[in-house]
Amino acid sequence: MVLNTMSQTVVLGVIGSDAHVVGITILEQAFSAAGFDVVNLGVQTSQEEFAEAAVAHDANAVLVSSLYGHAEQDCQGFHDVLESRGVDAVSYIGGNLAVGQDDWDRTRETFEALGFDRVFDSETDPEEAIAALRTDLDIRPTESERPRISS
Ligand code: B12
Repeated sequence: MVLNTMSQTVVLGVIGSDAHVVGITILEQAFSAAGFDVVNLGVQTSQEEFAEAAVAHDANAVLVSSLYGHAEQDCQGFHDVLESRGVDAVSYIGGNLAVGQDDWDRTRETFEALGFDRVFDSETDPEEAIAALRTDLDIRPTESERPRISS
């Protein structure tokens, strides 16, 4: 089924005790500008708060941010919590996911093993995540969103 961006809801937040707010503010603006309905849960969001919001808003995607180096601990059991609430959404995580982040392949594998569909580092351009989500949700641009080619 091909979906329209306008009907897609993204739940976004910073997990755990992390208080870094700038990244998700930029992501909120970028996803909103791309036509998604964005529910920004803000900083210091618990696993349960993500799950509750995903259920309440019937989210198509859950986007988790973490900057302070404790993402792996904060995300233990996260997908079990989502599943127990019946959340069936694409899940991404991004930010500074490990202390130092010196072995990115290992970091990515760690978070994929925790259940995330995609893992993004702190150099990620929001447009990259938007393009990935459009692909994962099988969203095609509407007539008005398509670039116009002038003759
Ligand atoms: C500003 C800042 C702070 C401010 C935060 C103010 C605020 N309310 O936001 C203050 C001073 C409070 C702070 C505190 C701390 N900080 Co600080 N902080 C920074 C700093 C300098 C900039 C972060 C920032 O705003 N970047 C700008 C935004 C636009 O970029 P971003 O956050 O990376 O987000 C982008 C990408 O990461 C990506 N992204 C992020 N999340 C997601 C999610 C998805 C799904 C996707 C697709 C993409 C994505 O897209 C975003 C937009 O482009 C960074 C260093 C740095 N240069 O990154 C350290 C840094 C993040 N902090 C760090 C640390 C250690 C701390 C503290 C633990 C320090 C301490 N001992 O107290 C505390 C933690 C407090 C807490 N409870 O969170 C470390 C983390 C180390 C690690 N992970 O390995 C860093 C990397 C500094 C360092 N080099 O050591 N910090």
